[in-house]
Amino acid sequence: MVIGRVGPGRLDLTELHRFPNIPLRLPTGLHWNLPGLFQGVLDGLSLAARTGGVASVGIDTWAVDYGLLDADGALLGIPHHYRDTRTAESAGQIRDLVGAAELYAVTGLQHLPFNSVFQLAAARGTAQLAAARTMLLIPDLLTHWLTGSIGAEITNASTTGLLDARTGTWSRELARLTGLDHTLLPPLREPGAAAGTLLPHIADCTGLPADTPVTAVASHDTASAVVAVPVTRPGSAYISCGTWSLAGLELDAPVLSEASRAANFTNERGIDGTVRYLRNIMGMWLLEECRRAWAARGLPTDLASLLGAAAQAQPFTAVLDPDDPVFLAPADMPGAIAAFCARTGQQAPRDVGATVRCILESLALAHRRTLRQAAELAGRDITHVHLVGGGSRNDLLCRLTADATGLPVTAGPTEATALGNVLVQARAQGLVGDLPDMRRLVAATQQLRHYTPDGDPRPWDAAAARLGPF
Ligand code: LFR
Repeated sequence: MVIGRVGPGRLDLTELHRFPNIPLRLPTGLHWNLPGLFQGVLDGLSLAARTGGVASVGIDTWAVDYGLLDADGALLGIPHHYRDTRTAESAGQIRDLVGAAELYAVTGLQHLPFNSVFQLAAARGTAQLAAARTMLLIPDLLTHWLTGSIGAEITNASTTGLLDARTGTWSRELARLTGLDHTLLPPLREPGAAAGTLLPHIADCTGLPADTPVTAVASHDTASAVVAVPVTRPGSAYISCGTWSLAGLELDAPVLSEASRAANFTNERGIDGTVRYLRNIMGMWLLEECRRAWAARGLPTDLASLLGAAAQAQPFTAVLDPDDPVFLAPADMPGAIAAFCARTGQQAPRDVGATVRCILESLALAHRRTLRQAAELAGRDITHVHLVGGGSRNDLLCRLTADATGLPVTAGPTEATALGNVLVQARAQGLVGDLPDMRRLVAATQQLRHYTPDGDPRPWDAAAARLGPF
């Protein structure tokens, strides 16, 4: 949790509180410890009260996951984690029932097995879904617990598979076709809309005034990150790189072509009616999970030394397709990498340094493939790449991405999501102007690094060719 301060020529963040978000494995599958996360929010707000209070509060999280409320407003069960495997069948069933082309024509959403619509389909016939009256996406649920207000913030609603990308409204027709009661879906709200004020007991336990406003921000973390991409020229693409790498373009209108569907590009909603035309790439998850596995085996996991070893390692020992489904669910990641290499006739990386290098090169190649496809499908030229999020701290990844794409890369800000969240609240308070204004403020105030490609595409072309037409 961070506090942001915004004013003319000023945009800074102070980290107030950091709390872990560790999934819970229960007999019903993989879940989020949502009450624990809410406690983290409350602890952060108490600290904020002690540092002098705040003008507004706004919550963003990852997308697609939700909680169900019953007729009394009580949460039914513990929200599932999108990496839970219960949608393995329901995703295919809904695709067969509605048709993949029809789904895409309405929602413009990439097919990911965990899209909310598939999760809700997996819940069909359960006592929980039968008792449900309201579905709230995770940031909307946390906002509800703070304020009592009910709403569905639109950037995140666009990841459910139930929002019509053309009209920006819930698709009752898709709800009907997928067997879902459309009254579960709350009224939509735009980023910047007021989402109420703190409930009296929240004010009591945090020490913040009860009239502290809560603002609906671009509550999908990726949408907030895109707000803070310091774009200052046309031809810019972005990669929001954290657990996932979300690589693509900001457009004015969705691309709903068959070619776009086949390439699995998504048209998620951004701020002010913009379209986030992008694709999910499995991202730093591969490295995070390797580090978790190595820690369990007592191997070194300190990022600086891992990256040092990777920089020394031989290039292109093996190339992974980070989108391969074997990498999705929590498992033994080094084992999954070895299995992928065996399946594709490659020698698996032999040590930690080689593994890290292999992951980063594979991500850089996936960045290149995705941005090239995005440019082609949207009919745009890309001349510059912005890499934001935690991954932008990773110097080697930024350099490899510049080399692989053959494009200049601007890295940073690292805390793009938090900055985008704060900027939308600041705009609602009249402290900053429109979207270009916000981005100029980011460019002027945040530390950015610049990478120039080394100019030789041949090793990248050869590496890409190992996995087919990359
Ligand atoms: C990134 C992200 C992605 C979404 C994935 C699952 O943190 O929000 O945009 O596809 O998590 O929710």
